[in-house]
Amino acid sequence: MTKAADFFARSAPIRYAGPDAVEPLAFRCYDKDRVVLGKRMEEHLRFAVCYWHSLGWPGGDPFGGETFFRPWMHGDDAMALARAKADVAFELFRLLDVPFFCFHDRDVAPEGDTLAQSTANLHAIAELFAAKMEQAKVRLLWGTANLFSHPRYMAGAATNPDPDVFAYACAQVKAVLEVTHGLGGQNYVLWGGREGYETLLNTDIGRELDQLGRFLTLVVEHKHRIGFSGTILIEPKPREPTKHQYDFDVAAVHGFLRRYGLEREVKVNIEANHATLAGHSFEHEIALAAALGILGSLDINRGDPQSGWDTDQFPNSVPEVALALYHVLRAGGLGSGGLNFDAKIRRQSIDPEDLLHAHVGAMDVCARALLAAAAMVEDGRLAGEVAARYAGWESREGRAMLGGERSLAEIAARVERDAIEPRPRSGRQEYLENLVNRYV
Ligand code: XLS
Ligand code: NI
Ligand code: NI
Repeated sequence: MTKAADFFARSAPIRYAGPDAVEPLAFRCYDKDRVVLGKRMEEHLRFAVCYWHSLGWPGGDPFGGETFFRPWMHGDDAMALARAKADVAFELFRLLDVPFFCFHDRDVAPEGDTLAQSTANLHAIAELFAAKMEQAKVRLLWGTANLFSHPRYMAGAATNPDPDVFAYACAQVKAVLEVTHGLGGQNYVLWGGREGYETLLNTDIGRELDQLGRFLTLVVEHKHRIGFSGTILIEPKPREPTKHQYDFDVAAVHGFLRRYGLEREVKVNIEANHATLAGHSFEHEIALAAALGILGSLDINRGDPQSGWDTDQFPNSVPEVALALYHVLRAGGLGSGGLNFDAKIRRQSIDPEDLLHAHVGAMDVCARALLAAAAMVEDGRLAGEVAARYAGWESREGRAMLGGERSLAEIAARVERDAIEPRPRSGRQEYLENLVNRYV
């Protein structure tokens, strides 16, 4: 296999060159040290490269196989290939100058014949990562366990009818959580792709939810036992691969967390394309999570408006990302979270350089969106309009009703006594849409 340094056919990291840059591979807006609302762009955006799509995906689709033929995907020695892949991964991080990356256990190290062997493989690669991270100053945004690819998980991991599969998933998550902790990971993600069902004819929903609740509780307990201070995140998605998934959307996850007493322990990792699959906008999911106190991190990508599945494309719409980031800023930022590019290049994008164009373009889109969102926050008119719309609730009676100091009968008596007749007011949607368009 060729040396990692040769894969991308360039060695200079991609630099900020301003809006008039002529070279195709340059940042035109993302200037990591530029201060926006008191913080550097890099600290606001906390970009992460995702290992599975950028290094692990061979370019297949349901109608045809591999198109990329990456050198680290072919050979007999699986561990040697994993090391070669890691070399290219860190070369990609260096060229993009990103602060973070994310991985599943099985993206970075091959599965062995036994769980012990798989875990040993993972530890060997983690050691390599630790050395590379030290040198490159790249950090781990989150780690996660792949509990969906292997046939043992075809009927779910925690929600499997077979308790041995539940146990196996526990063992796998324990290993990845500990590796994530060892690498200084800032979060740990659980995406339940197969935690759902294909047909109700063979499924006991109540029992499966209890299994999932128990599983999550065990993970949270272990996090505290090992002293992992990162955030545990659930990533909602309504369907795909299963027909129905229990972590459908932010609202469903919040209800689930409340039911199992985990709402102070677990937050959400919201993915744009999962929000749209659930029939929501990305900003809806972000604003709701913020309102419920469980906003954790973002998987930043986009779907295709004409395809009803998870196409996982790189984000390219400034207005859409600006509204998402506006709600992130309003919520006070993402804390330990960040923007993970859970996005893949298209099947025909077979040149290594396509990976660079994808990330550079998306980082610039996010940077432009950040500037627009920051301007919206600074201007304050949008928030002012919302505050004015609810101002009546600041009145004495408004507060008393909301504070539980009035019974239904008392409220009714006041309406009759004062002959209250509410006056309809405009929602001013078009004015607000025009206001937003001034910034994007
Ligand atoms: C798949 C999910 C997955 C998670 C991590 O749709 O987005 O990639 O982010 O398991
Ligand atoms: Ni996805
Ligand atoms: Ni994701």
